[in-house]
Amino acid sequence: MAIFNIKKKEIECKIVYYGPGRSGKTTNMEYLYKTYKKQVVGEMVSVDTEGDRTLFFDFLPMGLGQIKGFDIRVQVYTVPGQVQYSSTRKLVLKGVDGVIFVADSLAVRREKNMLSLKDLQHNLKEYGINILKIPLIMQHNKRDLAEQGLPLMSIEQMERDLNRQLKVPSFSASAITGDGVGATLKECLKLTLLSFKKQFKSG
Ligand SMILES: Nc1nc2c(ncn2[C@@H]2O[C@H](COP(=O)(O)OP(=O)(O)OP(=O)(O)O)[C@@H](O)[C@H]2O)c(=O)[nH]1
Ligand SMILES: [Mg+2]
Repeated sequence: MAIFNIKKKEIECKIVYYGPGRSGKTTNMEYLYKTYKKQVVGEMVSVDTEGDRTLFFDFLPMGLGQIKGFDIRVQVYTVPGQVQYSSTRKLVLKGVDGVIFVADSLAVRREKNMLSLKDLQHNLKEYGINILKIPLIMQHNKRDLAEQGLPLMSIEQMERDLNRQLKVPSFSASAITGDGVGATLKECLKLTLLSFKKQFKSG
């Protein structure tokens, strides 16, 4: 849940990168860390890794400017994508305000993407959150691999698999080149802040 600190004029929110193992969640965060130096307000912390596999989570604190005089502070997390870490993923999702689902464009990862999205839906439900209601962005990652002649799914195929019912904004990206990485985060933040506004109005 977002924290509104009226005294300090701060809004703090939590955005989580979710998706199957090796889809590029940590690489997205590494790109943010090295590219948006002005917005990064601390160190990127990777808690427990084995090689490039996340075993617990990655964390990056960011400050994303001001809205109506309030400083927007964002805590960005990635989950461990490997199937067996579902309970850790649930833990990392606690208090989430916005989700970026990083899907792997490699054709061989099709099933893994769909299973991970189901897992997200399930873990959100455990916190009483409907996947159709939470600010959610779809990122079709690793588009750069097409140039290496690797078999990728078409965007249409990925949208059919993952976004037919959700109908959330989606971005093509390469976490390696950085293409679409900033745009994905910006859109997620936009939806997240918009949803706070709506909650305020209805509350
Ligand atoms: N070519 C290419 N490789 C990528 C891209 N994103 C990630 N990778 C590579 O894919 C591998 C896995 O990336 P990670 O960012 O560690 O994946 P992850 O989603 O954090 O994986 P887990 O921590 O196991 O959940 C690494 O070797 C990355 O360099 C991309 O957009 N293009
Ligand atoms: Mg990782």
